[in-house]
Formats: sequence, structure tokens, C-alpha cells
Amino acid sequence: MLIAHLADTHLGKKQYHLEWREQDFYDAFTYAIEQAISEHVDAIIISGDMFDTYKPPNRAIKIARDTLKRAADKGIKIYSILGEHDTPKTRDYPPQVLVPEIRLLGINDYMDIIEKDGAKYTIAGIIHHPPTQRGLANLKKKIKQIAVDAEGKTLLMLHQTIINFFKLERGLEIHEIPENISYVAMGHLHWRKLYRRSNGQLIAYPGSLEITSVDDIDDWKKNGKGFYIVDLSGDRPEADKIDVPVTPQEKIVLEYPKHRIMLAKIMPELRKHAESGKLIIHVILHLPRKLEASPETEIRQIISRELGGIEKLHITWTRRYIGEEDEKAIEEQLEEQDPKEIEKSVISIILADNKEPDKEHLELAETIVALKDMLANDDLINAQHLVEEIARHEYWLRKIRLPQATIITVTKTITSTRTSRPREASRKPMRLDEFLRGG
Ligand SMILES: [Mn+2]
Repeated sequence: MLIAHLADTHLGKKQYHLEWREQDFYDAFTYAIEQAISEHVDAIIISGDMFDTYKPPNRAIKIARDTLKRAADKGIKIYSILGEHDTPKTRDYPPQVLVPEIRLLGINDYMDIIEKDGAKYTIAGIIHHPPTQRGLANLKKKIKQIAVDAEGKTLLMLHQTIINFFKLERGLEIHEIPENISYVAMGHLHWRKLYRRSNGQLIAYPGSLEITSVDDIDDWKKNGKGFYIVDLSGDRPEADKIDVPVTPQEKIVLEYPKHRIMLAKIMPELRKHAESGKLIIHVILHLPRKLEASPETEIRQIISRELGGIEKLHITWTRRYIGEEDEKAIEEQLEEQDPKEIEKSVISIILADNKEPDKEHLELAETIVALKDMLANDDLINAQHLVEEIARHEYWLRKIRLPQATIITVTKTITSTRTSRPREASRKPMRLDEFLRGG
């Protein structure tokens, strides 16, 4: 029983508004499916975020249909779940309904039981659940039910955070996944991760098929991009990494005015990447605060000249202003810390009125940080859940209940040309309720 496990293919993503970047995501998908067909898999599973949005370009749907039809024509079954990207944000169908070859699991229909060589296998899936307390509670209930209903060796598709691996947001813990599930086919994290539990269970994130952000670059260099071919037939599941070629991306730091020398040093690496005919470079430029010049134009000219006029070249720019030596040291220190943890601790200290935050403050701060991320991602449905969760928090009740007859002092500054005599009322301490009434 061989299964190709893909996730986060993000079809329709048009990175940096580039036409050719949209095509790159289609090419990676087509390549992966062709590979899966040539490996003679019995099923292809896509663990969420197959499409970049729930309203992808028609082109994305057409390419998904054409590619998956070639697999289905060979008798390969295709299953998918929804990630947070392709979950409809209004009352609508997800884009997968337009691809008839896909059996979408996790909404009404949670599993399929298939037989091969006299053995039974369960392919199960649950759509992405928001990382709120209620969302996660529902998710855990569904996972338990699947573990009860499953027959034979079981594969479960999920699109969630597993907090033992990464702390993007709240999520599941490894011990919350029932032991009778052989292979946990994850999506959501864009990096490759393969973890074998002592009971033989495999938990696998294939990662995104293409490089979706600067944050993916290090993992791509270390582990490559692609998917897994999983063999469920043996006592223990086995997963093989299959690599998919992607457009190279490089992150470089250039410090003004040493930028020319630094660029020359890194050029052989850039030239190697450019052999593919495509390259995306993320330049982080360290500049003194008062610099008038824009070295970007010159750097761009050097790069395109040195790379022999490569056609598909895209450069992103980040400016970092460096004043004094210790400013730089602080920046380096900050880079080492997880920015989410910094946000969380700042918010929790504010909530604790500048005192040592306790568990409640930290918990609420974490929810607020999560809300900020969801709003940044335009994920309004999940944001709505979190707003409700935040609003219901007991912290506010304690915070608002003020001791009675609190006296606050409100002083008005009166600017008058006629008289310099301040009015009596403005100097008198006012009670809070008077103040709120506008007295
Ligand atoms: Mn994703």
C-alpha cells in the first residue's frame, strides 16, 4: 500500500505578484503528481492548503483537474482536507468541489476504508480547526472518534500545529494523537519534519512544495522541498523523501559601505543558483541612519550583470538602519529571540500592570498575539472566534471592578486672554462617576 503524501501546495499563489511565480507553484505540483504516478502509488493525499485561497484563479483549478485526472485514470485514489487557506470564509463551497477526482474528507465524510492484498487500510482526515480552545476541543474529540472507527492500518490527515515541533500558535501535543494511527499525515508547517514515536507511529510534515516565504529558505537548503512516499504495508510505516525542484531563493546581508566586497564573495553561490534560469534574492541592507544614497540601484546592476542578464530575477529589499555599535549588538540579540515570544512577554507585562505576569496574563497575551496574526492573514472567521474568547476572559472582570468612589484628578488647562483667574471647579478633584458622566 503506497501513498504519496503532499501538503501546502498553495496552487494559485502569485508570489511577489509575479506571473512566473504563479506558474512555479503549478509546475511543482504537476512534477510531484507525475512522480507519484511513476512510483505506482495507490493513493495521493493532500493535507490541506492545496489551494492558496478558497477562491483561487480558474487556472489553478484547471491545472489541478488536468493533473489529478491523469492520476485518477491510472486508478489512483485522491484525498484531501482543507487548510486555513482553502477553507471558505463565507458560506460557500471549497474549490475542491470543482475537481471531481478529489474525495474531500473531514466535513461530513471523515474516512474511507480500502482493501489491498487482503489487508484493510483506513484513510481518514479532518479539516483545519481554529487554534482556539473550542476549536481544539472539537478537533480532539473527532480524532478520538476516528481512532475508534478506523479499521486496519490507519492514516490520518490533519492541518494543524503540533506544539512539540513548532510554536506558531496553539495546537496538538504528540501524546494527544491515539497510538493506533500508523501514519499522521500533517499539513500546515511549511518545513519538512519526520518524527517516529517509540510505538512506531510516524508523524510527518512534507512541508510546502515551493518556497512560500523567506522563512522557508533555511529548511529548503537543509532538507529540500517535496513530498513523501509512504509504505503502509509493513509492521511499521516507512516514508521516503521525494524532492521537487523549486526556484532557488537566497537571503543575503550586505553592510554599507562594504556591500561590494560582500556581494563579490557571495556571487559564486548566486551564480550556481542562477543556472536554473530563475532566482529570487532577499537583500537585507545594513545602512547608517543618515545615508542619503540608495545603494539598491547599484547592487541590482551588479547582480544582473554578474548573472549574465538572467531573465527571471526578483530581488526583495529590507533596510536596517545601524547607528552605533551597540545598536547593532541589540539588533543581533533580538534576531536570536523568537519575535512572537517577545510580543507575548511585552503584552503579558502590560496586562500585569508592569508586575511579574502570572499564568493568566501569559495565556491571554498568547491569545492576543494569535489574534494579531489572524488579522494580518485576513483570517476573519478564526479572528472572530478569538475575539470572543478574549472578551469572555475573566481577566477583564477583575480589571474593570474598581473600588467605589475612586477619586481621580482632572485638571483642565484654561487658556483665556481675558482673565488669568482659574475657575474653581477645574481644580477640584472629581469622582470617577462624575467624570464619566461628563461632570
Ligand atoms: Mn500552508
